[in-house]
Amino acid sequence: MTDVQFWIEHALLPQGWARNVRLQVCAGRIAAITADAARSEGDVHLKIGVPGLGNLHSHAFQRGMAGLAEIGGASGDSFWSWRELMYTFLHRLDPDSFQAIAEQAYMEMLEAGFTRVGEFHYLHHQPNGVAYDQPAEMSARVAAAAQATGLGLTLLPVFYAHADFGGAPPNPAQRRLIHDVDGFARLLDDAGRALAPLGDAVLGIAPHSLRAVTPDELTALVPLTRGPIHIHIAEQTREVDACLAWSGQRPVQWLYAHAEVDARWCLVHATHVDAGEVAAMVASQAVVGLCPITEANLGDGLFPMQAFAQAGGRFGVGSDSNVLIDAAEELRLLEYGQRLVARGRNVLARGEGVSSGRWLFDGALHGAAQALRVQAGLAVGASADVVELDHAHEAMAARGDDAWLDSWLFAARRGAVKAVWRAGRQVVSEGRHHQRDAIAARYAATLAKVLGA
Ligand code: NGQ
Ligand code: ZN
Repeated sequence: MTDVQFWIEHALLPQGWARNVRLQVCAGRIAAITADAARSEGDVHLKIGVPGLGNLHSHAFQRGMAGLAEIGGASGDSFWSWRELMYTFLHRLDPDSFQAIAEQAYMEMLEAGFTRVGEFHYLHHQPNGVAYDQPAEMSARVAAAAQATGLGLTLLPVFYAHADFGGAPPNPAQRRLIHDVDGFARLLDDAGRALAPLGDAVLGIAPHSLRAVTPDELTALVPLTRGPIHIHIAEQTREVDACLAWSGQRPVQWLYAHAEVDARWCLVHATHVDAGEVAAMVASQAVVGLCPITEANLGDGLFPMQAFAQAGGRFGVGSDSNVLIDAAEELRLLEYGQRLVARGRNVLARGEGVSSGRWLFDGALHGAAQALRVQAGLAVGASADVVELDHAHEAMAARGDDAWLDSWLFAARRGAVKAVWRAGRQVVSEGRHHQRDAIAARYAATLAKVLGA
């Protein structure tokens, strides 16, 4: 882990923008912060430095099918038919191809300004459904991809056991995903060991959804971790209807009635929620994990973000299906979805003079850090995850402070992220990951094999 000193002309600190900031980094973590400091010899000099953003929800392997599910069908294309294609793709992957795709996805995340990912990882077994000789083989491949690219990792091994509400048996396309609770507990132990070499990885759990987990299983899973707990919930109206038919309750309503949901939880999507569910989520201090690009791509619907934000709800963003990996675009689309519905502008940032870019960035920074169980921002004790915005990018011309964030999120094409340091180590320069050529070549060769087969 790296020791380094940064001198940042304009740094976004927890209390706001500061000038001429020296960040001292010890073993990858921020050891001291001094504003209005003089520059010294050997300092790494940045013009605009902001904290790296957490990406709280990813299925890395799905990057490999990005753009291949955009063809209409006679029966009407839906989330559920996309899922069939996704399962078909998943069945072609072996540990090497899985890792090569994950490395490509993680490299792109770093280039976009994400410095840690919450990997919601469920591809556990061989294509015939039998565990690998090392049951945590695929978890170890996620860890290897994080290590190869330098991305911070919060691994969320997924428990999956059923095809639908009421404990329906899994269908054959889901056989690579399946565990019983005891087998999952063993996987979790092994996965924890696989994370050790990363130094600052975090381990949590992810009951996949209320479709995939019975009430008894959910009750048995929660005590298996003291880390974060992530779950997909209420993403599609069909899922809400099926939950109502099964239990008489809506998914989020059911969850709050049957589990102690607190600040360790991340509710991914939570798209279809009523006012009572919004109030329960806010009161619990759980993070809602919004994935605006994927939710648009899959036709999920729009989360009632305005009501949730006004009540002080906590949120972060995730790249989920990785159909497009772009931190700025996730936040832009989150805001734009709400503007289109509200027929207004700057609908989330509250208060006279509050910048939308700053509001979105700060909110997503803190929510993702909470959901990924790390300290947020450029603060003493936090990982030295620093993103340099390109002062010379046209979109940044004649601007400063929050207007840089607004211009990055709303007005810049590619190239606004100039450089990225993760745990004090530089991994992106001039917008390119240091291993870009090798990783991209391996990715292309891998896909040619996987899709050509
Ligand atoms: C997933 N993805 O696990 O990859 C899911 C689809 C499901 C999203 N929900 C599968 N975006 O929910 O059953
Ligand atoms: Zn997901």
